[in-house]
Amino acid sequence: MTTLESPTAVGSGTAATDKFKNERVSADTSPERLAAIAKDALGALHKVILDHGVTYPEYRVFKQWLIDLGEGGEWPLFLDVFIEHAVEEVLARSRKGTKGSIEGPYYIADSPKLPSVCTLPMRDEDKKSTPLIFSGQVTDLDGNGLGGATLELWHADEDGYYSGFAPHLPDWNLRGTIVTDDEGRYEITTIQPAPYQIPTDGPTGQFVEAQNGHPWRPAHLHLIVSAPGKESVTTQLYFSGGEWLDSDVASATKPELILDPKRADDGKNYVTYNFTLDPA
Ligand code: MBD
Ligand code: FE
Repeated sequence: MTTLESPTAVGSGTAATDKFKNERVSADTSPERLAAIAKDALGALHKVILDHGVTYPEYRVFKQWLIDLGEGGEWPLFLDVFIEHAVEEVLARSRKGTKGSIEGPYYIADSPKLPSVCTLPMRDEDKKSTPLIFSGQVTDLDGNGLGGATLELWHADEDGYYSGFAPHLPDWNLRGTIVTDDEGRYEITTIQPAPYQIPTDGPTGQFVEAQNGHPWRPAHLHLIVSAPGKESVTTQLYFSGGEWLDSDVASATKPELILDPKRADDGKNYVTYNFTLDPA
């Protein structure tokens, strides 16, 4: 670790909120379905209040905490850490291909296009970390290679920072959109990411502490794999033996998503992982 300070909750939270506000969001939820979900969501909260005998002072502290969460720009962080995994679980019910995982707050669309054999953009400092050579193939459910598929890849550096959300990093550092070759293959050179600590100095950090939890996610790579006529998969890959694998604060690990890179004589880590896409 360097002596850099951790990203503050307000800094990374505001950046994540600003990015999300620029996304167009919509859902084709029927009024009946919306009414049913809203009713049950409130009912679930009422049940907690009644079951625990929540008092007026506690209610007011909760209200203040929610206001702070919003003012600190932490809604994307809080939601993606504590809620998104349940939505992903619903999506997973209807998918057969590679297991998905949560997107989290730090995806940025339209990262620079890179050829099937490539190195992610990185700083000289990043080159001091262990190189990771990640290769494989994108196929359909029958194993046919998907040429021209894309892997959008983004991950934290060795200090746990994401470009676009930490002012000291150049745009698109450790991010790229890799286009597969005619057989759907790729070989990407990057570095081993570090575990990620969610900011502890804001309302999300208070919430973690209140639950006697820890603020860590295991080291991970984020990916969105897409191909024409196929359903995209948003997922994450983790590292065998890594810290926090069994207690991810965001509950987003799956046994099928754990890589076991092998260190070669050249000092680099090598691993293969293939992606299988469902039909659209
Ligand atoms: C991350 O890097 C992340 O992946 C999630 C889900 C939440 C916070 C930070
Ligand atoms: Fe992440």
